[in-house]
Amino acid sequence: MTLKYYHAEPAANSLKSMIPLIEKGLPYQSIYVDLHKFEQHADWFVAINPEGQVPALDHDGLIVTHTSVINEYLEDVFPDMPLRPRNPAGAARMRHWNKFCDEQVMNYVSMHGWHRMVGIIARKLDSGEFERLMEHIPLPDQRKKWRTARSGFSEADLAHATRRSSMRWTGWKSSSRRPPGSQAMTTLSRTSISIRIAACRWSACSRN
Ligand SMILES: N[C@@H](CCC(=O)N[C@@H](CS)C(=O)NCC(=O)O)C(=O)O
Repeated sequence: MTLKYYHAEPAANSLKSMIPLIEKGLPYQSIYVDLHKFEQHADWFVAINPEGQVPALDHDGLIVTHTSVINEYLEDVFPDMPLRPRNPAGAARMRHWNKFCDEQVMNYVSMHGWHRMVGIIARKLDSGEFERLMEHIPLPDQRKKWRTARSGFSEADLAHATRRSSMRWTGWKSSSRRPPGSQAMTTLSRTSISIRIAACRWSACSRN
């Protein structure tokens, strides 16, 4: 059995699926994809993940992408060290956290990342080089994000992102909103929580 994990710095998305790999004690080959060198858009990597994004998991030749999908896959294939609650209610709560994180927090937190970091990389390129890079980005939405990062996000967009990334999680009522007990405190939901904490930090930073 071979597991290869293609990832960038273990910060946001790359960290999210590295945690279950480590917590489950799975031996995996770490393959670093250098986002500063645009390796995520290079032909060799797009052949692995046609969306040109990290992370990606290769399990004996089967490619799995998108962190929440990778984490569920690892749980299904390697259940010996369980990280997902076994009871349906706990599993639903875990999935709700992940959905919230993927659709709300990550989108808005990442706008600050694109503004502060990707924008700097994008502006260092001359326009010819930048256009050549654009041609290699497979997803139209990502191409648009690169263009916006180069020109700079508007103050209104950043303020909106700040509000959304720090908004209260209201999806679960009463007792479910209490901090999860140790049983349900799985790696998957812990990851979501830490990403949410990161979101709040971002929002605090951008207010200063
Ligand atoms: N929904 C994806 C998001 C992946 C993602 O946004 N990856 C970022 C790094 S954190 C990336 O590859 N960015 C480079 C680019 O889009 O050019 C997941 O959960 O894996």
